[in-house]
Amino acid sequence: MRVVTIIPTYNERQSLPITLERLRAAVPHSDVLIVDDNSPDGTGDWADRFAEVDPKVKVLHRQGKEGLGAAYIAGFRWALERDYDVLVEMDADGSHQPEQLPALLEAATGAHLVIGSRWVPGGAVVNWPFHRTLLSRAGSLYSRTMLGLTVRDITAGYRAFRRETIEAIDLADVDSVGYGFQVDMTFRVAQKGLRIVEVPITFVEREYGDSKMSGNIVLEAIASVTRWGLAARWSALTSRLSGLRSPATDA
Ligand SMILES: Nc1nc2c(ncn2[C@@H]2O[C@H](COP(=O)(O)OP(=O)(O)OP(=O)(O)O)[C@@H](O)[C@H]2O)c(=O)[nH]1
Ligand SMILES: [Mg+2]
Repeated sequence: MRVVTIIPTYNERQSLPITLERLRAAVPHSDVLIVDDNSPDGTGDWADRFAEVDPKVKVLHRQGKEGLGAAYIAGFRWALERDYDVLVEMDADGSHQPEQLPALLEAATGAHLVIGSRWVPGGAVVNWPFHRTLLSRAGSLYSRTMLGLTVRDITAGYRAFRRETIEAIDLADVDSVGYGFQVDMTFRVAQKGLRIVEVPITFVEREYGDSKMSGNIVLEAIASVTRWGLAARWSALTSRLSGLRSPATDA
């Protein structure tokens, strides 16, 4: 199984070295693609120097900060041009523990999408204030209900996609930025009828650097989920109505 772990970075100069070292030790067979959006703190330059001495590590430089979703899509395209079987998403900030990646990869042998989940039995979050837990759980509950999904942790960003799963999705059509990107991808995979499995993880809040998530990103996600949910209901309703209007031909 050829694996590439994609790590988007924006100003992660303190966290990336620790994450990368842990990842290379925990899953040495995985290639690593760092997708840096021209971080002002020099994360991209540091990554280049690391890549010079470690042939398993590659760096994709983008011109400026365009959001997590755009960085992942660029990473997916890069990976699809090469012969990887599994594409992993991992944050640079230490929240996604590289030591738990083998469990995700094992599950990926029997699923199209594996989600490292905080909100299934055995999952946990370390060092989160109550309001973050509430926001995340409420966000997942709202998305699950609106979109008719069974996934418990829809906004989770620690994931393993089988190549076929990404190939089945029209990446040009995905334009969500933050949490919305993860929900968007989950919904698209589910709509294709592909198999999604959640594996419990322990998510650890970042120790260094600043979060890039903002109120705007949360609002974007809520608005998108509402739009997708209503659109799905509308199309289900209109197809049911047109079924009622046209008499069955095989009765
Ligand atoms: N290339 C790129 N990476 C980004 C961008 N925004 C966020 N990231 C990276 O995406 C990962 C997740 O971003 P975070 O800011 O940690 O978001 P989060 O984990 O939801 O929020 P916290 O829990 O507060 O850390 C980190 O590795 C970031 O460096 C971006 O615009 N471009
Ligand atoms: Mg984070």
